[in-house]
Amino acid sequence: MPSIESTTSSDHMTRIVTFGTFDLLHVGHVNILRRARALGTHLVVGVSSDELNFRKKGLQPAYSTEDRIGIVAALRYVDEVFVEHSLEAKRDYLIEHRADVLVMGDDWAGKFDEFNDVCRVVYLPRTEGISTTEIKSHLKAAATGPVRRRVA
Ligand code: C2G
Repeated sequence: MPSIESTTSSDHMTRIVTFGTFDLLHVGHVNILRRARALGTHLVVGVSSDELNFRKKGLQPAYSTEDRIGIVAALRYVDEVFVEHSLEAKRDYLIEHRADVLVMGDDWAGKFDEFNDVCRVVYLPRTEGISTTEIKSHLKAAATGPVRRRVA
């Protein structure tokens, strides 16, 4: 049976919610999740489904929804994950997951201000110089570029 102290302290949890595709997980993703978690005591991550990503970007992620969920859930900063099926359901997700704070990268600055009536909305600066798109084009260039030979 939980003690009065533990019941009280769970009431004081600050629940952070964030969203993303998190395809080909990289340091920019890890940075935002670490900094999001540091704003509270419980981090919930909505991971976009393959179908939602296709609707958003016209692309299939390299990793499946199931794999992206598994990778994000394995990070030490992440307490809970769920599948984000629809951008339009964001308000419902925030209410369902009892968000105190919604965190997004500043590429989304201003886009989620309408949820300020449900929770605080915070945009954190993106990590410069890395993105899933850049990783994909780097891999493509490496695969089609000249063969690198080792100098003996
Ligand atoms: N991010 C970052 N720095 C980078 C790349 C990404 O801080 N160099 C952040 C983004 O700003 C976002 C999160 O990492 O907050 C996840 O990025 P994406 O996987 O690209 O997510 P996105 O496809 O933008 O999905 O409902 C909103 C969407 O699901 C967001």
